[in-house]
Amino acid sequence: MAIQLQGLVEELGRAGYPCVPVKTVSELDGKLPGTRQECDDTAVKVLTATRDIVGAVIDRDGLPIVLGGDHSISIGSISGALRARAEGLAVLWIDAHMDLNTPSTTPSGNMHGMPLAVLSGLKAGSRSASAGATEAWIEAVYAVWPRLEEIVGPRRLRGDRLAWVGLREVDSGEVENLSQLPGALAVTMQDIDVRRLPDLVSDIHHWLVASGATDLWVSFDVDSLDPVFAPGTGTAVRGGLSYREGHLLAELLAQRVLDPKNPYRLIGVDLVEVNPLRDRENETARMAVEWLCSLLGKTIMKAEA
Ligand SMILES: [Mn+2]
Repeated sequence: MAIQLQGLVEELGRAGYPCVPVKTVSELDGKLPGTRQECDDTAVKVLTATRDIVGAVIDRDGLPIVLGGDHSISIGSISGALRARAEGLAVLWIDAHMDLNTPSTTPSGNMHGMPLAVLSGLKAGSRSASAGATEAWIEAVYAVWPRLEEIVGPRRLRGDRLAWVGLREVDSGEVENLSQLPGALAVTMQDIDVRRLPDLVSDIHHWLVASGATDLWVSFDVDSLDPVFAPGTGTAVRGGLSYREGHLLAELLAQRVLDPKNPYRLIGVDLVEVNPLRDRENETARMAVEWLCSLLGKTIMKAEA
């Protein structure tokens, strides 16, 4: 809602993308959950609905834009894209975190740290004590994991079709999990410092072409940006993308995906982890809207349609 209040629908319309708001989470499941069990039940319902809506929008040649909220929403959105475009789907995960934990590696027990693990078919693993999570929390994670696997279904994301940009807080278990995904491409903040974004986006492009990708899902976590520019998020980490780097990344990606000769196109976008309760004068929600407009082709010198 915070993102929509910053004029998302109006700005997309001005950029040439007439936009139909589909559903809010409370419309998908009216009740506010209390216990972990209720939260997980709500999550499973909302993720299943998100998967089906995203699949239907892609089938109608629409461009689904999924707003969050918790990054676990991508379990639903990308499952929908996998159902519609499994053969050629690639995912670009722009985030400070890998979100590649399984129940056996998660330090927190939070579902928002696991979407890429379940989407790429990693196994839950055997039960072990986790430093940061309580026993009950870990038990809940093992209980919900098979339900998440069921949402994703038999089609899984390929390792050589998965890239990250902006990483700076990665758990050791996630590094181990990454070794199960040969061909995946992880671009850290250090890579960005040393090699700069134009070269790195060019690398990502050639990697996508080499993998035979035809469709690109972009999952943008606002915590990829430095908390100076995006304070309104749950797990802020210092040392992120600047405001201009964030936009440059979107603009460089737009140059590729909007080129009709490009072999892969943009199939959908997540815009997630905006937390208005932590925001400062809605600047993070505003940034999310501006970022999406850049990804969809808004440039400094282009006249409005
Ligand atoms: Mn994330």
